[in-house]
Amino acid sequence: MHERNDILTAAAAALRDARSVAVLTGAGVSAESGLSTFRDAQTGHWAKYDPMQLATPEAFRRDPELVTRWYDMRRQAALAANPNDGHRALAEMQRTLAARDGRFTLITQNVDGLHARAGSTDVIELHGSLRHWRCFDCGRAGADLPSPLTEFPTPCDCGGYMRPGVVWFGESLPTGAIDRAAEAAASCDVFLTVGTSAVVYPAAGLIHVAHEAGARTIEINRDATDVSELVTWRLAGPSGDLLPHLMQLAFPTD
Ligand code: BJW
Ligand code: ZN
Repeated sequence: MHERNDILTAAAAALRDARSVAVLTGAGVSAESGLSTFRDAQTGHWAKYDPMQLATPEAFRRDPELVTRWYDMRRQAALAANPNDGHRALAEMQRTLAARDGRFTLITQNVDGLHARAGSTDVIELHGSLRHWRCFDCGRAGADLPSPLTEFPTPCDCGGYMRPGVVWFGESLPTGAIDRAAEAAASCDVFLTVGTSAVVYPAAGLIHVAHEAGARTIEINRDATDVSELVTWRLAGPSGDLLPHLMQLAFPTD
């Protein structure tokens, strides 16, 4: 059994030596910004609904009002939230790698936009975004929609309804997003997975792609996950603490 500090030191050394780093984040990275994770219990009125049953095209067809209200509530929560130290450490990692002519790819399953607001650039948003809505039927972009919405569901001129620009179960990921992510996973020296339960595919498959291609893998998560046994180093705890700590060890600034 290694001590946590030995694991942190080893993971930081791998990061420091890496020429190419890929990172996959999930809802846990935004937990310390006050946003509910996907599989943890929801709060208040929404506690009685199962997110797995709301994040589907079938749910939207069956009850467009309910699904529209849930996503608009989450959009408002994301807009009101602020990036935390974990988001900021990943933005700093990107700048540090860039200054050393290294390669860095940030892949997120999150739809909250907090990585970009923390200063990360070229973020691959595998599951889309809560910010961009479009018509479920004709695809018209909803750039003119009020925030918060005023009609639930919000009609489109074509007779259909507006939906959030996220990827629901059974839907394809945005064109090119998974290909870019898979290429980064297959060619990195270090793959870091943060705050994801690693149960949703094809996103979770990226960890296996990196592992099979010979990358060293680091997991930061509050709890054990489906990939905890697979990774080279597992760091148990909140990402808002562990990511800045890892950065400071890998690239000391004082
Ligand atoms: C902390 C923390 C702190 C807390 N610090 N950590 C292969 C095998 C099996 C199934 C499939 C497969 N391929 C496809 C499928 C089907 C399906 C799938 O994966 N199903 C599984 C459930 C089995 N996949 C799809 O349908 C995908 N599409 C697809 O494959 O298209 C091709 C195709 C089409 C048609 C037919 C066949 C193939 C699309 C998946 C889209 C997922 N979309 C969602 C909703 C987005 C919008 C929304 O947010 O509402 O994305 S589902 C939901 O899960 C959301 C998340 O991005 C995603 C992942 O969740 P995440 O981020 O991991 O969150 P949690 O809550 O699960 O975990 C949080 C973690 O944080 C926990 O581990 C905590 O411990 C930790 N944590 N606080 C650090 N402070
Ligand atoms: Zn329309």
